[in-house]
Amino acid sequence: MTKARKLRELMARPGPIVIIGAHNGLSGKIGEEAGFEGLWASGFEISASYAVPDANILTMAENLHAAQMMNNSTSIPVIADCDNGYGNAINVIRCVEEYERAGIAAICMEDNVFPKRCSFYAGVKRELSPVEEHAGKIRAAKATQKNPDFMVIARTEALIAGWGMEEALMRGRAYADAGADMVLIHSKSKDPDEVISFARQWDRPSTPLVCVPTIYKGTTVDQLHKAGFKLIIFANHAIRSSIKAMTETLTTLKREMYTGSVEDKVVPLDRVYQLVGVDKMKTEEGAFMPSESPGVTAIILAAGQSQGLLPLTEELPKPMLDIKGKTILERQIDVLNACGVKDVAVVRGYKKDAIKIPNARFYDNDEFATTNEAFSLFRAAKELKGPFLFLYGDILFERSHLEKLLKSPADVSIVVDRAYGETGRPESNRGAPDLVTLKDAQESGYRFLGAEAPHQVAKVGRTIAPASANGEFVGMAMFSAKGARALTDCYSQLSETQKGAFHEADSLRNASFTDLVQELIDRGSEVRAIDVYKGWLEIDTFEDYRRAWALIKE
Ligand code: SPV
Ligand code: MG
Repeated sequence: MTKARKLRELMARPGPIVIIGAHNGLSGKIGEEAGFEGLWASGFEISASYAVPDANILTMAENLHAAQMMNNSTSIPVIADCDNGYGNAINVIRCVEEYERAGIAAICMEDNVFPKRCSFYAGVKRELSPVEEHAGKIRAAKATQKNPDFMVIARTEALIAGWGMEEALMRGRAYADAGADMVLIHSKSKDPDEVISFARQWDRPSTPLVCVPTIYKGTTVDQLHKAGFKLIIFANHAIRSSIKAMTETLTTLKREMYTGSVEDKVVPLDRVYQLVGVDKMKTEEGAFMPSESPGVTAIILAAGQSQGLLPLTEELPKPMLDIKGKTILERQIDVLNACGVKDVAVVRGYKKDAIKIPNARFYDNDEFATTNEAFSLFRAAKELKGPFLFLYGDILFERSHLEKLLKSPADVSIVVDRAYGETGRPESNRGAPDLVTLKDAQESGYRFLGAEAPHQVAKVGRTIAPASANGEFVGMAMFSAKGARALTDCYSQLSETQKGAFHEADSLRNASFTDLVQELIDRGSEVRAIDVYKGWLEIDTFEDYRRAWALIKE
């Protein structure tokens, strides 16, 4: 349906139509969001947005461009204020052609001479064009329009110019008789008596009346409608409110000299993203652009409090520990980004305010002291709706491990260090490692070779006897969309039904990530082991931390 048709339908409906002034796509969009049924492409607002007077300073093309912006950003009809039609009847013809072509529903033309002066500017020279001339412009406009639904509103400035009620009525009638679809009677009186008197004497009932209650601001839409007005225009409140807001914010900023000083005066960035359609853009990027990213979200667990590194972790969570100028978390994100994973979510808990990284989404486990990894992971439940990578926040790993994991076609994959047992990792005061047994492991003692067929995980956890283990879980896992669904279904069911001990934990709240993986295996999910051979480090103790400093090159 064309916007012109939409406007016709609004006109046919009983009751008043209230439209809101705008000056660009954004103000138009906010006007639609606020619930207005149409927009007024206000010459006053558009001129002000260029910081020039409303006096035919802007060209038709500039005004049209602004009207187009608001038309394109909204689904409601736009009525364009075309001043005096930008010249004589010949100019009007081009004006109608261009506005109609742009999808504008209606135009409004006033009987000011060219160049016009805003109706409210005091002490400026004001002149009206002869009534025959303006009636001729209305006829020209009506003769030019192609779509019969397109509307032409004729406006008289007779009351503004001080030419009196009789002149105003005479002009209104002449314009209605020339074919105007509506007549706008403008007034700068502080009370509505003038326009109400005009409406009372109006004798062209098939030509509805329009008014702009800017100066008679105490009068309600209801009163104006009862007095006989069909279309009411709130003409300039978008730009006036933005001037007030901008002035307050910018003067405060200049005085305070830090951006936090105006947080309460500005919308969050997300509100801007929503208005400009960033989500839509993301969807379109996914649909139409070759993907550089593997399309997974990385979820990093950084909620826990570590005992092994006190007092280093007195003020900092472990992932924020610095190793040669970069934190563990930054190093993880560098590797993720290098592999094309740009979408990162971090679950915080202990000392959450110390976790600062750009371009990540944050989730909080404020119960970190009495819960464990499974609980933390599901604080980011929103992120578990598609394929995701899971990472402990305290591990460093080679890029090749991540690349290997990202290539896994399995629904659930965990990275397993098959060098476990061979190399004798420093065991002093570190917690029991997460060990893994495989379903189809080779004979123990047989040196692992990367090219063999993939293994399925049989068991994962801390209580596996070291002698029977085939490897160590590195703290990296990946779930396909299907794997993610199996995990979230499993967890939501457990949250309802699970009482008491859960695998190696005394409760679901205290369950580790490996307890969840074991549960998936027990329920029949296949969990693939992605074999690696060393090339990673968990920072759990001072020895680990020192080793990291020694191993990492500047
Ligand atoms: C406008 O908004 O540009 C108008 C209405 O024409 S008024 O400013 O009241 O004249
Ligand atoms: Mg105007």
